Amino acid sequence: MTDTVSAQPTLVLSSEQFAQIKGWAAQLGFADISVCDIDLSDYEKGYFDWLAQDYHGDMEYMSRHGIKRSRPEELEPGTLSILSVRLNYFDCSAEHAARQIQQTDKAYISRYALQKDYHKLMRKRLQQLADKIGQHFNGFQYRAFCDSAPVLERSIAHKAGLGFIGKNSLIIHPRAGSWFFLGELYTNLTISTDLSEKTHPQGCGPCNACIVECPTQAIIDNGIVDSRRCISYLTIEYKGAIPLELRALMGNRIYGCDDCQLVCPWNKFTADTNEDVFRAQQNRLDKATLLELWQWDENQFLQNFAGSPIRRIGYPQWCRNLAVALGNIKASNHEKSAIIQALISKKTIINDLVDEHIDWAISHLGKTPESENHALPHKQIFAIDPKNIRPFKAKKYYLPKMPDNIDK
Ligand code: B12
Ligand code: SF4
Ligand code: SF4
Repeated sequence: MTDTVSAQPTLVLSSEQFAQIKGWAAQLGFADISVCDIDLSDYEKGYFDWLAQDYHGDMEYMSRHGIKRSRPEELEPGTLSILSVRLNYFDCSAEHAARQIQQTDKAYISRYALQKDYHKLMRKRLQQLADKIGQHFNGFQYRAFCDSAPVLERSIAHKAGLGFIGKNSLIIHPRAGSWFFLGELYTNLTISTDLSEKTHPQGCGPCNACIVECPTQAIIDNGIVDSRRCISYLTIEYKGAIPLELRALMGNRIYGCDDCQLVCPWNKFTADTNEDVFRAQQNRLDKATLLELWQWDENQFLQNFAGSPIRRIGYPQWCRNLAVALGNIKASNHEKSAIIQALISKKTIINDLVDEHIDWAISHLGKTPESENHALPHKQIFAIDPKNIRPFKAKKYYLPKMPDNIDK
């Protein structure tokens, strides 16, 4: 067994053997596993169209590898099938997400980033699963992925039958929602015909909640997200100056965004994560206030985020995001002066980019999104009237039932 897929012995995976693999995956904590062949031709055009529209923004890594992303055998010669897994990350004991978003002085950090970086855990688990399979399949070869290489993870998960593709573009399991990470093993196993997967049809029906709720109207068509408008992209991936017309709409979301999942009715079926490393208890980022996080210097940032995905954005970008959110606080005059003081205290210390966002925040404090005109640079295919956008308050959130010890 190796961790690359190169030779091609004929190893046929039967449904009985796959049932055994499912058992091992469950023992390792995966919420589900499925398998598909490597023909992603149904998804390839969608991916290249998305790139052609520049919906990837500055994420140059999304275009760098060309067809390697949509043709698994080009990325890893010898690949014959793909095992696709999902790992639940939603921590039901964390502070209620809706409550955190709706208080403008609080910091909203997307649920997946409240604790440790998932890449490490996912890779370790995939490795353990591969080791187990290798003990039973002589000649088994594989390569493990999780968000780490040019892989069309959602297309694979969809083809394998792990869920349907929602209008928000996420994989949604009809009995488990969407709060999970995806991972894959590219393998040299051939799948027997009785394992040919059944894809789930889209389960959204007439619902449009994610499209309407998206604070920046980034969902521009069914299953298509323009990253350049998406708060997840703007706060995590994008290094430059956040477009002025989007800043007020970002509210208090300082790292990632979950609104298109929070409003999704399928997420009432979300199961609590099994993984303690995803629990928010230790650092209580789930309850943090913006001012409290703003006080951190670079050393505190590095220390407090050891092992966290947030560390990767670096201190200046963290401060840029916080400055925008501080500018969005709905504050009384008294509170405003304290916020302005705090903002000024970091002027000329970090870099010009942060300074510019601090200036914006000071000038914006106290204004409401309704009092400003947020011209939308992109034509809305869904023709949503901007007046109907409610950036800070969803009509209804569909969160899993909180454990009894949580104060609602
Ligand atoms: C780039 C990226 C982003 C970008 C772009 C998002 C996007 N929608 O493309 C940004 C930074 C905005 C982003 C944000 C988020 N991301 Co992201 N992201 C990725 C990444 C690296 C690539 C995604 C990609 O290939 N996009 C290109 C588009 C064209 O592909 P696609 O959306 O998958 O669409 C294809 C199919 O869905 C299909 N398709 C679309 N509609 C339909 C309809 C039908 C009927 C059919 C047949 C096919 C079809 O065609 C498309 C082309 O092949 C993946 C990891 C990976 N390597 O795959 C994680 C990933 C998709 N992200 C993930 C997560 C968790 C998030 C966030 C929730 C994080 C957060 N809280 O901030 C948000 C959600 C925003 C959203 N609504 O998408 C998870 C999703 C898990 C899940 N349940 O689906 C992934 C899989 C990471 C992982 N390993 O778990 N992300
Ligand atoms: S993550 Fe936020 S900004 Fe991005 S599409 Fe979803 S709701 Fe919109
Ligand atoms: S919120 Fe509604 S439209 Fe959006 S993904 Fe969920 S079910 Fe589909």
